[in-house]
Amino acid sequence: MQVVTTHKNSDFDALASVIGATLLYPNSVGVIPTSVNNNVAKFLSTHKTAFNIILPSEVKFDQVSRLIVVDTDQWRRLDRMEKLRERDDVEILLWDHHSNGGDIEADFRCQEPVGATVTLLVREMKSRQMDLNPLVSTVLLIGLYEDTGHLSYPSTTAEDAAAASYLLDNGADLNVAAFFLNPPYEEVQRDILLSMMRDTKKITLNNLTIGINILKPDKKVPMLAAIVSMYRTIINADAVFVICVNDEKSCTIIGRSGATRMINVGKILKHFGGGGHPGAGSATTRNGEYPPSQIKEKLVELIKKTKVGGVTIADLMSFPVTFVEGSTPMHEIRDMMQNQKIRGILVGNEDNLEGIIVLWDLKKLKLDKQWKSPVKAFMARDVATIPPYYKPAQAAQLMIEKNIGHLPVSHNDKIIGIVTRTDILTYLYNLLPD
Ligand SMILES: [Mn+2]
Repeated sequence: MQVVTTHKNSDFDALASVIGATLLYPNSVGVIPTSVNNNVAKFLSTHKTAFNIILPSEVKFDQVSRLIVVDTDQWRRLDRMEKLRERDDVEILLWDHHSNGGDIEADFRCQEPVGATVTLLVREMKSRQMDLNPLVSTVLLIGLYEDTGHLSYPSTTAEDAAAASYLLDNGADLNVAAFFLNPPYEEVQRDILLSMMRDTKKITLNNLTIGINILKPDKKVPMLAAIVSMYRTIINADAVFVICVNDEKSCTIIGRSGATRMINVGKILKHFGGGGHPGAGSATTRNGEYPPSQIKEKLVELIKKTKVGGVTIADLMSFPVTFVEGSTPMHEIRDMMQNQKIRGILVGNEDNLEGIIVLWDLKKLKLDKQWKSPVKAFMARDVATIPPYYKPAQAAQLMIEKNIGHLPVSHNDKIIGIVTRTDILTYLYNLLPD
């Protein structure tokens, strides 16, 4: 007997990967854990007879000769598979897109950082030139879309998009997919979101804004992870961690990080026996090992220790900065911009920034005589500045918020440089010359 299984609290990528793997390994049966996500349960309630799947309680363990694990590499995340762990005569095959350094030692392993495990299976299906029926294609597409945020998460690769193309070619139905991907929010989800918003306490650590909430719902909240994602977006935090108290002894921690992924949520939650990706992760603590307040303290401690390495504004800024006096006539400003090929000039000096004039402001000058007027008549005052230790993504955020293209860099009340929209874009899109 060959069995294919996946992690508990199965999401669509997990379910789809089990179904996909049963096709790649003929004569295998899929074993779906008893706990699955809500939308997966909804799907199974109407579709399960269409696939070759059983429950863990139905497995005849003594007859198992091969175990195929998909979408996880950790034994404790599997449902009732311990019996196979110590057996020498069971061949283990692993397909996973996480790299959590799990403890499943496989005889064969396909483990690569793509957006969804489905993508790795589709690669194999493609190479075997397998024809998929529309039902299978649809399930696989739902798994792929769910794990990649409809191909929008930064973890998405070109191969994920190519896999989507293959599945659509094979008849995947987007109407069905949309139905299971976007279950409507109900009152319970709305109430939870509102209570999280009400209790929001943002803290600043390492110049990052973090939200940590402790939640004590009366009953299990379906789709809590999706609500946490939405919550992070609404409070505009770099990362959020929601500690959901299940009972006196157990908590589930859900973490989400913003698009800049400055906090590796999966890595942090590994300290609580969980895991995930830089952008999304979860952990469940048991046996009362951590009371909620202690989890919070530990999270703060771990985030503080997180090295927010990489490029900072200090690496991208231009210096020294050209300053002019407020009395400088506008025609001189125009000439300076033309000759030096710059779009922004600061007014004042490094200890006293009075204003900034940018190329765009020159359009305000309609009359010839205005070119003789001093720059202080046209400059913008109240200039937003940025500290040198900020990350490029934070500068981009600030530029969007204030709708500006130049940010003087301020350190100890001194202007030490300037960073422009072009500097940031060049960096973010990797356009820097080598
Ligand atoms: Mn997955």
